[in-house]
Amino acid sequence: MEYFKNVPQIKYEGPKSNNPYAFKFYNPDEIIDGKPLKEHLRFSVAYWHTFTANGTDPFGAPTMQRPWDHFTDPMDIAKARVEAAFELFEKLDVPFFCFHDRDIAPEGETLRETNKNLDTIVAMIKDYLKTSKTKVLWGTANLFSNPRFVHGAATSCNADVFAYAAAQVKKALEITKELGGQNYVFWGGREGYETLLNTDMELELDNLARFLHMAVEYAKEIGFEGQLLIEPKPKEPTKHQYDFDAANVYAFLKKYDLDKYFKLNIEANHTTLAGHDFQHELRYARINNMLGSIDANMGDMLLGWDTDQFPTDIRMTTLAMYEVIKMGGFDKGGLNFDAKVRRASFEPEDLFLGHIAGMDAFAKGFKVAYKLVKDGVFDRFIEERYKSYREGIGAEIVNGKANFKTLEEYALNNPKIENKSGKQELLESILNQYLFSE
Ligand code: XUL
Ligand code: CO
Repeated sequence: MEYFKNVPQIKYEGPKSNNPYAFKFYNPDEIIDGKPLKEHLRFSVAYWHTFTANGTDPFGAPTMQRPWDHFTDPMDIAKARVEAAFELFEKLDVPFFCFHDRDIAPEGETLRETNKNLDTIVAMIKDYLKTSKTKVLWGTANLFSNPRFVHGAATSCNADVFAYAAAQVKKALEITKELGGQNYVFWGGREGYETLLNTDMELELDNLARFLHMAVEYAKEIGFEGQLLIEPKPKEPTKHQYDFDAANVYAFLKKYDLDKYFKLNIEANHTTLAGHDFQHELRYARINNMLGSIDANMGDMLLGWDTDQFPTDIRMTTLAMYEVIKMGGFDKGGLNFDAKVRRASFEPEDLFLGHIAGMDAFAKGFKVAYKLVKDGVFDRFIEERYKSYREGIGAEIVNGKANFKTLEEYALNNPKIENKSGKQELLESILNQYLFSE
């Protein structure tokens, strides 16, 4: 059965096209730096937003019209979603998708029954994967929707919940491996607290580390070779989430000797919620060799929550791809559209239009960023700006030859300090030149 009858195969038609069902900037086979664009960008569809989101918000009922709406049995809905998913993947020609265990199959009465439901759907997906060009970028476990996670999962005050979460991640690692997932993500939506008045922060953090060590051990035991990723987010749904931002997660991983096993999955909207630029978090992760993958979306600067919009801001996508190119490109990671169409964009076709918008924005961003890197635009400024560290006293500081006494002597005999302009306005206008002339 065809689920999205009104949507044709999406092809590249170029920037002059008026066809809403065509790419304007994303030409998947265009070779840049010896590699097709699709391999640079590694786009992924998020199963949850695309196939399970229904448009509910805290004030209103579902709005989405979906081609599986006529089914009532949760397993029939799950199966129809898989069929529809592979149709959408093929029509978009998208190389990857990501899923939570609970997106693909409904929970049963017991954990055993839930796992049985999962096995049925995983077998069905595995069958599709035999012939589909679309593969799994990452899998994850939903440890936040069910009320049992009210106090957290690995950081719950209730050890029975810790055990349940462990069983769930064990199974999620197994199915991610079975489906050939290239990464596995930990996002701790309920791993945090509402008030310190009832919280043993030290035990909760120790337990989170214990949980992650067990996951590392089990992944090794079953031969899962994918990359393990932690996705920082400062808040929402929890008031304070322990994986607050990249620097916070890095410090946590270092403290508990976990840094060699994990990288970060940086999500645009989470970075702004943490009070950072998207580029700041990508830069911080990159310079610490921790940048694994990206959840590609966009927030609304006037709202204080995670709006998960499709990314359409080319300045943002350019600066993000700048960091990815500087890192040497993705290894196992990619650009996962952790993005949902707006509640009022309720027609099934909007799912395609959202992805086309995002794919075009990142393709354009990639091309501009590639040119910026190739031309060494910012590198030359930065090199010049820090040149005092390549000679004289600066070189001594960098080489470890200076100390407070030698520096005092230098300062005492150096009566005139000269600073130079940082040229921010010039650099911003050069960036605009690249954005609008490329
Ligand atoms: C929530 C979020 C999640 C993770 C996976 O803000 O980003 O969807 O990406 O659990
Ligand atoms: Co995300």
